[in-house]
Amino acid sequence: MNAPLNTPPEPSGPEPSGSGKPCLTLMIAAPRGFCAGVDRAIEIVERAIERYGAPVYVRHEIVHNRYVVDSLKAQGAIFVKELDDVPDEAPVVFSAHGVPKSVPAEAERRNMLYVDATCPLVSKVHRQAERQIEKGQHILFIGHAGHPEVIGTMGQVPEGQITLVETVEDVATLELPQTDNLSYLTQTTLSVDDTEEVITALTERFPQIVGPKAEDICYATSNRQSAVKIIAPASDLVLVVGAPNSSNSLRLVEVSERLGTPAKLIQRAADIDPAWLDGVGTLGLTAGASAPEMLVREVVAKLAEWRNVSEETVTAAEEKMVFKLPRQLTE
Ligand code: 0CM
Ligand code: SF4
Repeated sequence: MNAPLNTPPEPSGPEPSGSGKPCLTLMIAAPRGFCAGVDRAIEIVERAIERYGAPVYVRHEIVHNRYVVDSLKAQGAIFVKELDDVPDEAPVVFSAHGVPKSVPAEAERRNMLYVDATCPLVSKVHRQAERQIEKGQHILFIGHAGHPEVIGTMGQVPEGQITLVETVEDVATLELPQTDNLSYLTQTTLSVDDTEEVITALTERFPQIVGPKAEDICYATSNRQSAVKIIAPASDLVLVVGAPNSSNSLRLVEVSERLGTPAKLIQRAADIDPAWLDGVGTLGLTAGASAPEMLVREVVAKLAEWRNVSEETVTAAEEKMVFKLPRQLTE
């Protein structure tokens, strides 16, 4: 397992009372941080380096976190944008967000050794897309344009048979090749509430549309949003540890703001401006699914330099999900 990436250092104890610092109640969300898909993706890169030797190429950031990427670079990973940037003879890992069908097809054409670290919950959406196309359906895919997962999922089906829907407003202006046989799917890391609104709008405009039995938003995304829904109303400010290109982390900022609590996305403790704490008695803290716990502890330690911190964990759900590694790395 990737213990060095996700093992917290010893927590620093609270400041002795009478330290002269103002008090700060820290409400820490649970679950937060790494999900099963991220754990698996990082372990895939580490095992690939062990098995094949460095360097192992990784197409796209394995997960959207600079600290994780830098740690893996130090172990021998080389991160690239496209398969074209990988020599034929080098092993390559595809990121947790998934890839269009054209990517493994190209790797096979070039006889490359590749390992697919696509999260199994993203792969499940890929299979749903294939099945919907087999049934002759036109797919409306709810997601954010340009995100690698959206590019990967839309690239599972022939061009022209899937249309991206980003917002409720998009629904009214959709122009489709046919409307008799429609289905929808979603990106895994969306806002639960926004997605419900888009699905309602789609169902109102196209009552015949069909979708998956359970929504495609993954358990980790929805649990982290549920936890923010508990801590935000009790906090004066919420800090979200995560990267600006991390969809699930950005959604946590939005959830808090929609509940009326300002929120800041930070990548590291050094991003915190101490002025943000002016007038803040209770601070909420969470982390996106790609942010290591070590970075959360770094934030707590930084806050303890300025405030007399008392920590409280608020648990919205227990998570026990573990995903198997690809067989090529375990046999
Ligand atoms: O999809 P998102 O931008 O949230 O990716 P991430 O790397 O931040 O989180 C884990 C995942 C996936 C798929
Ligand atoms: Fe998988 Fe969800 Fe984690 Fe993405 S956020 S890697 S879909 S479990």
